Amino acid sequence: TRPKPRVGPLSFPDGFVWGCATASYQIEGAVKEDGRGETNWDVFSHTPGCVANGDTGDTACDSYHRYGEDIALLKQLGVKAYRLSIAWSRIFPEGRGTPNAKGVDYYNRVIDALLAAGITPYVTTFHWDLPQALPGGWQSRDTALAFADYAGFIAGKLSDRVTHFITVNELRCFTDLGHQDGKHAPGLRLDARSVNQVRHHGVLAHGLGVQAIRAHARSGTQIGIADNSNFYVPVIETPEHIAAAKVAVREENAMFLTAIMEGRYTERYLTSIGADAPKIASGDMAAIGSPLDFVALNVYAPNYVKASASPAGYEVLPHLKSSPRMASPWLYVGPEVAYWAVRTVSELWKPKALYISENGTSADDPVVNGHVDDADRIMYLRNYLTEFQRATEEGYPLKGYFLWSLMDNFEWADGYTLRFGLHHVDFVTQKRTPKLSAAWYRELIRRNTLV
Ligand code: PNW
Repeated sequence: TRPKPRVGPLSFPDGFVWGCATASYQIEGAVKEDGRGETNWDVFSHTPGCVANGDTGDTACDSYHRYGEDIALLKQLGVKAYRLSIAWSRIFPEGRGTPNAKGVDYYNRVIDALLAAGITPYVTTFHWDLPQALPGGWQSRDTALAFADYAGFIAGKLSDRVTHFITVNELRCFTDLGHQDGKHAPGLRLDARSVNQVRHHGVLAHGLGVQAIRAHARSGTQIGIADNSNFYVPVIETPEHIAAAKVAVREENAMFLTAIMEGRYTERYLTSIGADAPKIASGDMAAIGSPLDFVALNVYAPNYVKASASPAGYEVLPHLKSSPRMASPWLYVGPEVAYWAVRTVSELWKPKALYISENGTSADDPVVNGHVDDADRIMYLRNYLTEFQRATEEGYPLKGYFLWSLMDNFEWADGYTLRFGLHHVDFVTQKRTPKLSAAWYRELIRRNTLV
């Protein structure tokens, strides 16, 4: 069945949740304040050669002190929701043990200020800043157990006011980028078996986290995950290529989202890793497959796929030298991925609700006479949002969209060299300046229609 041709204004459903996203280590700074414990990213960013320019998150956007100002920016945008993450090591400086009341107080203040501004907090319990004191980090199964204890604790503290919890952010990034490619903390290049074990601990942490949050939160609390699965666009929109894209989403994410949605690893994945399979304890897969209230997707670069006669049934097409990109080398532009991410995940697993937990772009942001006219970012957002709108129009259960990011911040291994914000941050003075894209986003939210 072909979708109806689109005519008229590109409107979003009533009540669509418009938001912005950030993460603790990328914005907070204040890394030694109020009893915060050291994290893997503190160690990594202070290791020479790991982050561009030797940049660190020591100060970042200083949001630990300036959160009131940042919430005022959210209010000016007119967003209904804000996705923030909690720094585990502010709550448990050693990763486990005695909670640090000052850390809890900080997030209480932020959440109360958001609610007072009429903004709904969506809380991510892990966005990559892992307490350094946990022996072995994600190579150790105990880290997954410690995560669940912490997530349950924080749900107990916050769920009187926080209705939406996201367990972990982007499994592939904190497992593979950190332990296989060495590009993120802890900067390791492990063998395949060890990487598969780290991946297993990642999905296990998520699953045990869901159970712990469920056990400690008020009833009715919505629990989900934010994952940047590899998403696939059928290179031609015909039934055979569409089918190939669905198989590709399922198999290429077999160790992550597929395991979570199905509570098992696919046969093809287990066959492909053979003797490098992780140790799986009894009960792990059931925990990993714990039912979710929503699935949230971080959607950036596209992958194109075509049907093929190979045993897999699909072939992933390589990016080409001519493929358009934004400022981050990995950020290929392919707006159709926005539609296909929502559609393929919906058709494969029928989630009750979907959110886009991140979408946005790095871009050159020249400051001219105090203005940042970021036409590239507006172009990118308009194109991706046109495709998300198509998904809502066709009835897929997309409930909201969080733009990455509220403001320029510590962009991991790229330090402060790449900017993703709707607000420009001067990292010397900490002055925030709305870019033209902020005005564009405000207008979209006001009309609930693409402009
Ligand atoms: C996401 N890739 O990271 C993260 O969730 C954010 O913290 C980050 O700032 C944002 O996207 C922009 O990078 C990604 O290589 C990092 O495909 C790398 C990739 C994707 C997402």
